[in-house]
Amino acid sequence: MNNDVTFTMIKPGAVNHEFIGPILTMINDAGFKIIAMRFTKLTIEEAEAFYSMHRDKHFFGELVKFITSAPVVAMILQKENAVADYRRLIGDTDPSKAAPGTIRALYAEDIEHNAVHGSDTDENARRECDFFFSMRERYADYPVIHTIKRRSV
Ligand code: RTP
Ligand code: MG
Repeated sequence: MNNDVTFTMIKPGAVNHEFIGPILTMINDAGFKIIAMRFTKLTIEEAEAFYSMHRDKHFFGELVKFITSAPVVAMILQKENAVADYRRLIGDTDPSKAAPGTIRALYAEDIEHNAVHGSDTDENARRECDFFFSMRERYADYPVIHTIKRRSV
């Protein structure tokens, strides 16, 4: 697997509001390939470990409470320049500051309930991918044995 991957979660708020489909469409339309995916609910221990870099921040308690409140969709996304391009697609942490058309501008509630997670560096992307997925669960390379174009209705 090359370095051009990032890790994302569709967070509980977006899952609860049935925004999984529209967010996946935005991810695909922006040229990302989904190479791993799991629908899962984090335990408190898993959430505290995943977000351990934020342990001393004022929002840590709410962050852990929110991210464990319902299932998430965890994914590894592959694309050239994946980390930076995905951060651009999701927009600012605070949806009121996120650029129009970004995932957070469209689907986030507020800064603490902001629809999706996106890795911020290649190093963190690798750590976060490894936190969720074994190598066996990553499907970066497989033959395309037929082609189909998306049809409009
Ligand atoms: P993420 O890690 O989820 O992709 O978000 P991010 O990089 O844009 O923001 P980060 O600073 O890493 O914060 C992680 C998550 O903590 C919550 N947060 N709340 N109340 C606040 O000021 C605040 N700041 C951050 C958000 O859920 C944010 O996504
Ligand atoms: Mg972050």
